[in-house]
Amino acid sequence: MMPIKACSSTMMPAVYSSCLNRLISCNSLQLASRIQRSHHLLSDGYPACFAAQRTRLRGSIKDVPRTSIAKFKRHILEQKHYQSKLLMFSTTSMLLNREVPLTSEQYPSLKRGKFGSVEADDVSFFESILPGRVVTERDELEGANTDWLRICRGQSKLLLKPKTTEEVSKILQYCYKRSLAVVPQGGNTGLVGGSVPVFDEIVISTALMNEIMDFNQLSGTLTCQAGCILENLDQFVQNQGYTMPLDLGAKGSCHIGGNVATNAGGIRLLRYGSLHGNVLGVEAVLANGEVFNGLTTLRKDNTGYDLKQLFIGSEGTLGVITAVSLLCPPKPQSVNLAFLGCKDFGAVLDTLKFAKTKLGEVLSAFEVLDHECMKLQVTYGNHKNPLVGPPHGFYVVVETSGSNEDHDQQKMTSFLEEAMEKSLVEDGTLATDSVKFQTLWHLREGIAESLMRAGVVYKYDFSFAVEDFYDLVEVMRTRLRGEALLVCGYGHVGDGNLHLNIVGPTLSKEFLALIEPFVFDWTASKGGSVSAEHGLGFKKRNAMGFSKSDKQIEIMQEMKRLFDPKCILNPYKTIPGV
Ligand code: FAD
Ligand code: 2HG
Ligand code: ZN
Repeated sequence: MMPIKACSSTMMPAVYSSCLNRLISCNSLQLASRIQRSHHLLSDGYPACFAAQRTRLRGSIKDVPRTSIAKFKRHILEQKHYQSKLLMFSTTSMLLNREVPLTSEQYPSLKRGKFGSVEADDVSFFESILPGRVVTERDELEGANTDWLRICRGQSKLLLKPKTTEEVSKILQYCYKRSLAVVPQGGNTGLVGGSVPVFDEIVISTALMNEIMDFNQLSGTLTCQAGCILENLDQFVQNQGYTMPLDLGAKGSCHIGGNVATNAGGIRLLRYGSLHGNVLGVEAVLANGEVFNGLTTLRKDNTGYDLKQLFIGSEGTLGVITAVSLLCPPKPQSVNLAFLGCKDFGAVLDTLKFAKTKLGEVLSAFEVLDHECMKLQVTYGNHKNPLVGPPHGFYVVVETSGSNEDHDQQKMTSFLEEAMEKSLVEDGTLATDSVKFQTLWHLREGIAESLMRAGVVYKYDFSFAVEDFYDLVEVMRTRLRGEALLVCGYGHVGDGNLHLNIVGPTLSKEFLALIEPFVFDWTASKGGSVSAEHGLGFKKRNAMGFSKSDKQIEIMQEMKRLFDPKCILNPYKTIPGV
């Protein structure tokens, strides 16, 4: 990979965009987004991402009793850290650039639906309504055909980039008449193979639908097009004194339409709840091109069924979401972040209970990673363990967000002191100021990226009663001893949402058979969900029955047929048997 070098402002755009594309193609979302955000700061031969990072991190950490702060401070302030991180991507990119087998070849028994095939006349029609925004070049199509995990690869020959709802409507009207299948695509950060074609479906990208349409200062309601990048929206509303109700590791690339289509969870769900509560309105184009206009910003509206809810989590199977309105909570005035080490999972649960009691209304995130995740981050994420001394069994990230700095800090400090006195926590480090905690947060949020550098990732996203959260990780570690390169567990423990990740040496049906259906059966036996937040997409759709009854699946199939009688919207995804 080309190293990012000092560059003058005149040559900046080309270098910037080439670096950015490479980082995005290497899956380094956070680093790419950091550079994207700060490229305007590039100056005097010093890469903006380093300069901005250095400034942001300075003075962000304060001591708490028994912490390893000095070492940690040195670690996060060193810009070298980011340089070596960039270098790491050159080795990694070899791993990440491996050929992804075609999905149709991996699943030879899956037959293409009876859809039309794209002809020259179709391309001409799309050119007439989207001049210059019809992509048929191989290179750009390759990105749109391949999923983030580099496991699914379709063979689409056409990528369309509408800018308006009307254009999406014209596209779908035409596709419906011609029975051409389509895949709606946002940032293509989905983790279940839902955002890429299986065969030759046309990709409808929301990349150019990125306008903020309205923001109400009084109510905090934001209305925007579906292709706005989550992180850009967060920056926009932060400037208005608000914050987005969701936050996730892919924020620098994922689109708000994709977030709504997947009902994305993330690290703020514990505090602000799911998108089913925070989305106030949805505009979507239906399979036949008709526009569903539900773009209200009303808090209360009980006039019949709440139809917009159907699009939240529908993963592109019921319509193409073109715009949304959301309720943004006020931006917290004070944010505290603690990174803690716990001996075992029992201690994590006790700490969670204690955090709920002691931190109450200001608790905004409670995330966990196990010791295998920490080892992974040290080896592949170029992190250092912020807690020196003997390793811990588990690491916990606790965040508070509130409105009174003294009060919130005092709460956090006394929570930590008491947690240590009670031996719930073995060691800890505390940082304050919401903007400045990226390193600690990246240790948690960057795990998905680091896993990609360790081998082929078999990814699972379960929810359980919180006391059962970690059991399956141990079960799988025993089951796959000598077979897997790594079995690790982390996630949104405050929401009972476990991310079980198994790294294998290759993409192999035999290896997969050691994992599935065992993990789904196990989850069903605990009354858990086989997809807590990532959705079902292509890879998990046949597992729906482990979490839903036959009757529930039948109703979903009927709804799919009602909305999309020809099944042209994201076929082979989410709903089994249609
Ligand atoms: P895409 O990946 O492009 O699409 C996802 C699905 O939505 C597809 O089925 C697609 O067809 C459909 N879709 C996209 N746009 C539209 C539209 N406008 N209309 C209709 N359908 C559409 N997810 C979480 O829930 N929580 C997390 O904490 C989290 N962290 C992540 C961290 C990393 C590093 C990565 C890579 C992913 C993470 N994800 C997480 C998964 C992913 O980012 C989310 O699912 C995200 O919401 C997808 O948004 P996207 O714009 O990339 O959608
Ligand atoms: C997260 O919470 C994402 O970091 C990704 O949902 C989870 O990689 C995963 O399994
Ligand atoms: Zn998650």
